[in-house]
Amino acid sequence: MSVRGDMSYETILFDVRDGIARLTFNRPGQLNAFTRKMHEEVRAALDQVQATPDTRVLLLTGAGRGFCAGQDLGERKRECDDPPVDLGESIELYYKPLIQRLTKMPLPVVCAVNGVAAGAGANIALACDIVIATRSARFIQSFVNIGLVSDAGGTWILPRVVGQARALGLAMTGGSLSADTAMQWGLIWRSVPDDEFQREVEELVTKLAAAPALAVSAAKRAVRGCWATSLDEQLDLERDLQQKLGFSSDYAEGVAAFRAKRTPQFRGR
Ligand code: T3D
Repeated sequence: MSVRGDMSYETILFDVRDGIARLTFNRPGQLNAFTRKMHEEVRAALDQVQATPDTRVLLLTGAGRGFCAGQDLGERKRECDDPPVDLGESIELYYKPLIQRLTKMPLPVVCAVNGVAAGAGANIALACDIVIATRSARFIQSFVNIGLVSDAGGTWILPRVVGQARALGLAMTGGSLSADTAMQWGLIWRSVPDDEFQREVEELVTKLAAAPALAVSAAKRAVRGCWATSLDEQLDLERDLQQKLGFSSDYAEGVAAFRAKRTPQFRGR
């Protein structure tokens, strides 16, 4: 089945096919930096994802040699009389809801980091559920290089995942982290050789599109929610999720397929 977005976009490419929604940041001349227009188009595409039944996975990636260089600094240049832009407003209206949406939407969000990911671009990638990067990609908390602080969730995710020492090193120096090191530090799922990247990404999203959607969604909810719960609360949540999944058709199909030694056909129910 091929469902194309019925809206036309200027700054992104968007397509839903065979249960896979593909959203490509498409401002390669600016390393896919975010303008207001791009935020609005990404938001509209995510609305489409959530309104398209049977979408099983969302893939984010970038066109050209970069993934995303964060905020477009062309939108922030000022003539001498211009008042400063209120960056808090920009974050409240655009970056914060985007991170909240990516982390909370029930379907899995895969980020294919095809090149440099800087500023909010790095932290948008790190907010995705599974991050796969080309070996030549770099992750840069470049905010400090222009006099800002890491945003888009960077100061939350980095210390939790890589520890305070590395989080502070990254956020205070604005230094570049290779994809291999990001993988070794547990920031991303995989770093793969550039010539295997596209094939690996396709295999991953195809696998997720065929996976039992309710179980995948439950895994996302449980793992993402664990930071705010005690072990006892988490054990209760696992019980409740498992109880629900135990009544699902996909579980019945999974067990039947295992016993019949055949590939299961999951329907997300
Ligand atoms: O403002 C708010 O709303 C608050 C929220 C802020 C969130 C943020 O993301 S703040 C951080 C903003 N981003 C940056 O500071 C990153 C700036 N870019 C870079 O540091 C470097 O470009 C990279 C390290 C990402 C890549 O370096 P390199 O050498 O591979 O490429 P380049 O030559 O610097 O960039 C290529 C082109 O992309 C270049 O254009 P040109 O000269 O060929 O016409 C460059 O200007 C453009 N570009 C890169 N980043 C941005 C950009 N254009 C606009 N905005 C950018 N962020």
